[in-house]
Amino acid sequence: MDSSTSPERLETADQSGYSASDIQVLEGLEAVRKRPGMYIGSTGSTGLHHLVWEVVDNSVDEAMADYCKRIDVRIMADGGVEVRDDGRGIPVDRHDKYDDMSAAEVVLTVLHAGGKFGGDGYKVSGGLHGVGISVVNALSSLVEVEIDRMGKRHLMSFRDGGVPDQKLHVIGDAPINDDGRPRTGTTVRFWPDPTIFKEGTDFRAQTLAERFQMMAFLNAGLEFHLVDERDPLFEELVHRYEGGIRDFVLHLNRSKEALFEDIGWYTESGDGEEVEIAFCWNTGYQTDGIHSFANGISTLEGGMHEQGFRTALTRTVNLYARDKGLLKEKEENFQGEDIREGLTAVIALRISEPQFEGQTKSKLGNVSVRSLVEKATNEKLREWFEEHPREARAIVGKSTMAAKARIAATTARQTIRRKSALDGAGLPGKLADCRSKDPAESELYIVEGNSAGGSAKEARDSRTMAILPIRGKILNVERARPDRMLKNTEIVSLIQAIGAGLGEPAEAGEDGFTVEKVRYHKIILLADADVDGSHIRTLLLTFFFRQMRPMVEAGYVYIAQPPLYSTEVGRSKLYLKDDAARDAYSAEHPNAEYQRLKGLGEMDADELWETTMNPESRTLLQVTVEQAAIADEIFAVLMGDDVESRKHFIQTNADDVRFLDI
Ligand code: 0RA
Repeated sequence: MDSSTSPERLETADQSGYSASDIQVLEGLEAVRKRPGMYIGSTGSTGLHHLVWEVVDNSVDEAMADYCKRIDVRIMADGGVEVRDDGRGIPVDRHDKYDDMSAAEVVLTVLHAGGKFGGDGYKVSGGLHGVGISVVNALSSLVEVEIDRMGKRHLMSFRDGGVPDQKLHVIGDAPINDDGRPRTGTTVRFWPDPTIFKEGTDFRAQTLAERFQMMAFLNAGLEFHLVDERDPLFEELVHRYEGGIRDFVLHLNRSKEALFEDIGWYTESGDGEEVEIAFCWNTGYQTDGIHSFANGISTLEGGMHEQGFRTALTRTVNLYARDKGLLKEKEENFQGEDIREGLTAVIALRISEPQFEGQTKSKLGNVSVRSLVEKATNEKLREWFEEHPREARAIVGKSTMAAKARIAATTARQTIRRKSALDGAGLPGKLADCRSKDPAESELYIVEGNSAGGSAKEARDSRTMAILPIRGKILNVERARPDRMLKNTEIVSLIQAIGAGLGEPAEAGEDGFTVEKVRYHKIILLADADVDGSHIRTLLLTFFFRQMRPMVEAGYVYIAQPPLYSTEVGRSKLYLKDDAARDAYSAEHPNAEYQRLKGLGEMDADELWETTMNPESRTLLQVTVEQAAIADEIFAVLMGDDVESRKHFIQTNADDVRFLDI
């Protein structure tokens, strides 16, 4: 399978006169080629993009050490990627441990060499992907490194997973900067090895752009440029934020109505750790607006930094409200969720030895961080409240309203639960459940409209497929408080059918959402392929994203794809999935005159089964949440109040609304 198994490669290396350390090095890189997953997670698209993160992280490290101001990334016309920075340049002198190699060669070929050698190294460096550029070398068919340093431009290259091609040599003088001094910096160009990345080596510009924007927010003042030479219409993207995470908060909040204009901000450092926090409130009802990072990596599962912040936030707002007489003696304290309603906050932590834990290694485990953040928030948030009394009162006022709504929602939930108990199994009346009780094989079809629901019921395999018809438009949960949401009968049916509660992930004894209780591991949205259908899909996805997020993250949510066209072939009908399928068919049958299907209702049960439901022939799109922060933004823009940003977003992302209008 692997075209470059070790014996042959080493032999070749030997014959061409490589030294002892060359061979040692190739053995190290060979290990990466044998088990790429261990180093970059996968050899699919995610792993492929990891290569870029790895190279860029090194440049960002150089920026964090205050030597680099700008990073230029170019997807080249032939599919390779170039990352260029204006840092110090990788050292080019002999390395003291490997006396026959330059330091630059060591960085490119020795696992984990990165910036860690040479004494002081970096205090903080890209944690999760901190495997080193040598991994990129091991997994590329060609790597070229250009280093401007000490007045000269140097070049070296590697082929076939790290085999030295051109040793480091001077190719000319380094260009002269505006300040009259010779330029310094590193340029890495790499072409991923297609024999490793079997699913393809196509980089997605949007993925790179999103990440660079995030990195620009997290590194105030650092400028990112992105160019995609494969696409003649691609306009160079530039991201640079002087305000850093304050600008991040503004950006996340831009489609929402601010509760007040000021962005709060504070920072604190301890032993080998440094935290920076920015926050503001909007008039919305979401309680999941805290976005945390450790060394530039998004900690989606939270961890000690988030815990410290939440605890101290709750304490500080309650203390302030009591001290100022805004909470009366006989009134109960606010709960954390009351205070977090409408909060947008970014927590950025830098730490010398991050411990990443959890299912997706995105939970920060360092215990010392909790007390650092807690102490900083207790002191500095209180200070900010004292300096901003108008804002502080607005926050307390909002928390008061949220607490009232929470109590109303609890009452509503209890009513639902009591009703469920009366209804027997607690399942909604219009659910046609499946016979299987094994969630792993059970599927719930959520079907728009009663008539399509009827066909689906007739068509289904009743052993594994349950059908829940949904009537008309469900409530837009982006604009409704939880208590109103629970008065909506369609939403209540959904909650009961899925059977796992709703809201924040439930902790022991509390009510909330428990992904383990989800009764179906495939929740399939079946709606028409028209505007109304896409609206109802978006509403359902918003609801799942906001209220049952772990279920989306677990990959349980799918979108069914009923065909868009049909055509007569002799006596029978042929269904065509989309425009592409129709065009392909037209090419072979130029005279076929097509019918655009108006709705699911036009198909009878057999047709619905064959085209859309039969596991043998259907295509389902799995809904993924790639990046919670970005997804959050998209939902807020698409489902929130701000019509202008919604229009703008739809116009600029017309063919890339990934998990909505697919
Ligand atoms: C090792 C040591 C030093 C810098 C670097 C590596 C370095 C690596 C990369 C990779 C991409 N861009 C980079 N920039 C720098 C320290 C150099 C010194 O002490 O002058």
